[in-house]
Amino acid sequence: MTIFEKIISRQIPAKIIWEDDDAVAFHDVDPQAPVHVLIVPKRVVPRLADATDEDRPLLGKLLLVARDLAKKLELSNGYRVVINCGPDAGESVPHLHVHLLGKRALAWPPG
Ligand code: DGP
Repeated sequence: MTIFEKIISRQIPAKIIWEDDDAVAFHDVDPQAPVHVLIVPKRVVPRLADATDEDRPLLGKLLLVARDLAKKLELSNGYRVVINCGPDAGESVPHLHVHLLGKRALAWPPG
């Protein structure tokens, strides 16, 4: 069971800010920006590389949830949406998730 499955099943606490039948969003425990939210599908897809064509609606939904939460969290000056996939990207939890970061200027290119 991934740490995110434990959050989804309420076995461990998290600051959940949004949830529906398909996904949940909560504040990252190690925020890299004043706003750092993770949007996590309830069905486990380990990482983007493992997604299938069946996951197309789910993947689209995760981005639209990021859009909606950015509005709700008043990220009116911009925000970044990140998916880390695999070791070179620094993926640390093998349960697909979208990072939503904002409320500060973010450098580019990323480290
Ligand atoms: P990634 O490196 O893309 O796999 O991002 C995993 C993120 O998950 C990382 O930013 C820290 C966050 N994280 C790990 N464990 C927990 C936890 O128990 N609670 C919360 N809220 N976030 C966690």
